Amino acid sequence: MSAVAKNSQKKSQLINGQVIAAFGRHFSIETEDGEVLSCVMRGKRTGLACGDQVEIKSTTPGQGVIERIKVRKTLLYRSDAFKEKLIAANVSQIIIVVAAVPSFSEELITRCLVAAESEGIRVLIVLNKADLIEPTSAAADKLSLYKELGYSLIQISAQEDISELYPYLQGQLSVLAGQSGMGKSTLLNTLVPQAKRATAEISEALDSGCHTTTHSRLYHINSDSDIIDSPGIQEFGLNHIKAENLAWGFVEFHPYIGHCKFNNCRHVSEPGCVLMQATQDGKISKRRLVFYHKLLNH
Ligand SMILES: Nc1nc2c(ncn2[C@@H]2O[C@H](COP(=O)(O)OP(=O)(O)OP(=O)(O)O)[C@@H](O)[C@H]2O)c(=O)[nH]1
Ligand SMILES: [Mg+2]
Ligand SMILES: [Zn+2]
Repeated sequence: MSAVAKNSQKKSQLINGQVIAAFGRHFSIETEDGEVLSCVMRGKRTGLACGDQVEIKSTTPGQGVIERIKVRKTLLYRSDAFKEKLIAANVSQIIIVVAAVPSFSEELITRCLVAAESEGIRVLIVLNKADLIEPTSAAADKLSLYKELGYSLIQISAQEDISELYPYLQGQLSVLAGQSGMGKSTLLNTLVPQAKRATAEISEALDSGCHTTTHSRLYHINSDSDIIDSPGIQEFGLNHIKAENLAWGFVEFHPYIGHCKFNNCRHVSEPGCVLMQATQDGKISKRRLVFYHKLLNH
C-alpha cells in the first residue's frame, strides 16, 4: 500500500465526536452518526469538558480512544493556585441559575460574570423558583443591578413555566451554572423531559443544596440548540485571571480602563484613579467596586 493510501486509511478511521459527559478519565462521546461511545484519552492525561469537539478511533464495539481535541471556541473553567476545573467547552452562553431559597451568593455571580467576560461568553441570569413570590421579589431587587449593567435577567419557575427561557436558548450551546439547590437539573428536566436528571430537596437547616448533580452532561434541545447541566459550585476560583486583567471582567469599568493617572493603577487607593472617582460620582455601583477589590485579593 502506498504511503498516501495508508495515510488516507488512517485518516478515515478518525471519527468526529463531541463530549456529552465527563466522568474523571472516562468520557461519553457522541459521534456525528449519533452513536455514543465510552472513550478514554490517548496518552498523557489532558482535561476534557462537556462540549469539547474531538476526533476518536473506535476500538471495541461501544468503546473508543480520543486522539485529538479540536481547538476550543471558549473554555469555562475555575482555578485555584493548584488546579483547574473545567466546567464546559465551546459554550456560547452561560445561564447563571439563582433562587431566593436557598440563598444565593452575589460574589459567586460576580465570579461567573468575570469568567464569562474573559471568554466572551454571553450571559443570562435566571432567577428561578419565582413561584416563591415573596422571597423572589427581594432577590429580584438585589439582582436589578445586573440588569442595569446590561445582562439579561429573567424570572421563571422551573417546576411550572419556563416559556420565557426558550428564546434565549435558540442557536446556543448553553451551560447551566450556579450553586447547589438552585434548580438547574429541575430546569433541565422541564426542558428535556427524557433527561430524567436526579434532583433533590434542599436542606433548609443548612440553607444549601445537596450537591445532587455529580457530573456534567450535554443535552440536545433541538437541531441547533444544546444545553449542559453541571454540578453545583460553591467556589469559583479565578486564579487564571491576572490582576491587571480583572477590571475587564466588570463591563461598566471598560470606559475608564487606561485613563487613571498611573498606568499600573489597581484602582484600590492610587491618586488620580478614574474608576474610584466614577464610583464616588455614582456612575459605578459601590457594590461592584467592593467585589472587584475582593476578587483582586482572591
Ligand atoms: N418552589 C420551587 N422549587 C424548585 C424549583 N425548581 C427547583 N426546585 C426545587 O429545588 C430543589 C433543588 O433542585 P435541583 O434541580 O436538584 O437543583 P440543582 O441546582 O440541580 O442542584 P445541584 O445538582 O446540587 O447543583 C429541588 O427540591 C427542586 O424541587 C421551582 O421553580 N420552584
Ligand atoms: Mg443538579
Ligand atoms: Zn485606577
